[in-house]
Amino acid sequence: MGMGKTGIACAQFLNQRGIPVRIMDNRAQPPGLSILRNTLPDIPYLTGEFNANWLNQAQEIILSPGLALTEATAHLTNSIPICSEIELFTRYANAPIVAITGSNGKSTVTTWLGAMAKQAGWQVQVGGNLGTPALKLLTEPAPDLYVLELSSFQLETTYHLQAKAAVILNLSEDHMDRYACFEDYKAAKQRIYQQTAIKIFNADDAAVLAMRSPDHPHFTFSLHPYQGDFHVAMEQGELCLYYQTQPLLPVSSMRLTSAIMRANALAALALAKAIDLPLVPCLKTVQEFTGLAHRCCWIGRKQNADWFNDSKGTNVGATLAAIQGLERPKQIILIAGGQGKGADFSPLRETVLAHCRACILIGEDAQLIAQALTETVPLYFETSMEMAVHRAAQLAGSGDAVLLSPACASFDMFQNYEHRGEVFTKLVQGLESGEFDHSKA
Ligand code: UMA
Ligand code: ADP
Repeated sequence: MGMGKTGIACAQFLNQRGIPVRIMDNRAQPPGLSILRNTLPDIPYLTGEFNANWLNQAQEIILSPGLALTEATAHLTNSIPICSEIELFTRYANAPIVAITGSNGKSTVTTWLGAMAKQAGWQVQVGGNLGTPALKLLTEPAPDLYVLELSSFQLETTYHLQAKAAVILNLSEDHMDRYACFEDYKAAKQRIYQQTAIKIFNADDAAVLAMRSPDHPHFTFSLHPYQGDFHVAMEQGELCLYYQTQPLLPVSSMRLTSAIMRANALAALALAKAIDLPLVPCLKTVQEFTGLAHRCCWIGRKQNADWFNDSKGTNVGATLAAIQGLERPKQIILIAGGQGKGADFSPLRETVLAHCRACILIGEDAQLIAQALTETVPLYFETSMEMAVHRAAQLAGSGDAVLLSPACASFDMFQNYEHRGEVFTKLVQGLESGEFDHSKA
């Protein structure tokens, strides 16, 4: 079920193995349709609806992550097993798996750990929710390691992951349009620890730490001195990453030094330790990693202000981290809004009050954010990113930071978060080159 990246990868994988497959999507024009027609012309497919007969005749249903379990069960009169593409992957994976989830930081830690393994000379395949479906990572010969970013959607119908090491980086509200409550979202995430050999816990996140059972092999990480196996503490007047009592490296030697990046580095190091990656190449990678695009990236200084693209800030937790991470009390002009996914925006209130000078709101759920921010800072409503950037340019003064961190999905105005970030970046770059049309004020 589903004809996006996942569904197509499943169809191709099963077809290659001679396993009969049918594929359907309830969208009229699903994104994978032309690939299906071109690469798998003989596979029966349906679009525009789900077919109950096909579903009830299946030996097994593989559900794409964008579809909730009820979208399948609603059509079933027979008892048909339902699983994720990740479950299918676990049946064929022939190397140790590291699994990474959390509300924020998954892609960063997945990529960082993959880079560590490469630096150590290991053959490593990196993917999952990051973008490349896990089935596409199954290569001959087998690699030394799979590093998978997993979403709560993928974990819901994954039963036999058996990761060598797994982590939930942190937990804050996301996808509340899919889950009845935060507990359901948390329960989906918690499935990552099932049958995991060594579990990694964020000691600073009470909801994650509560999942630890002291007898099961594990490592913890914390941004507070000596609060986790991997932690941050002072060594001869310098802030350092530590493993237990051993200083590893000074934070100042890292390219990415913000608090969230320190936490992500500690998580990656804990995972590396759990799978016995050698320390020296890991530390080199901690120092050299420059991060991923659209995550709190500095675009440049325009109109005497610093402009940052955090388009991947698609939930409240990420936006809070971005605002706090800039460390510019009352000097941030925040551009936020889009599709709120049923989120409660009220946790933004206090941080916006302390750090922001103004908020510029765009997209479908601008009014919902505004309700949460009443009587905090001046709010401006704009109908396009162009107008939002223009408004920010008018408001920005010396020493200010303009931050795009929407706390929302982008699909109401853009193709995806990358598109949103690219549009923003281009507009900001246009400010200096004079391409910007000031008559649109
Ligand atoms: N959809 C339908 N009808 C269908 C099938 C899907 O309307 O029959 C809709 C879904 O509700 C969703 C969209 O189509 O809005 C895409 O769903 P999909 O399951 O077909 O998505 P894929 O193209 O297979 O991409 C998925 C992940 N997408 C989702 O979980 C929504 C990708 O994560 C992932 O990179 C890819 O598999 C490879 O593993 C994206 C994502 O947004 C980046 N993930 C969420 C997040 O990170 O917050 C969880
Ligand atoms: P994910 O894959 O979980 O969405 P990313 O690494 O893509 O995570 O980062 C998404 C957003 O979350 C970005 O805005 C980034 O700045 C922020 N972020 C990254 N790591 C953390 C963290 N450890 N805690 C809070 N926010 C984070």
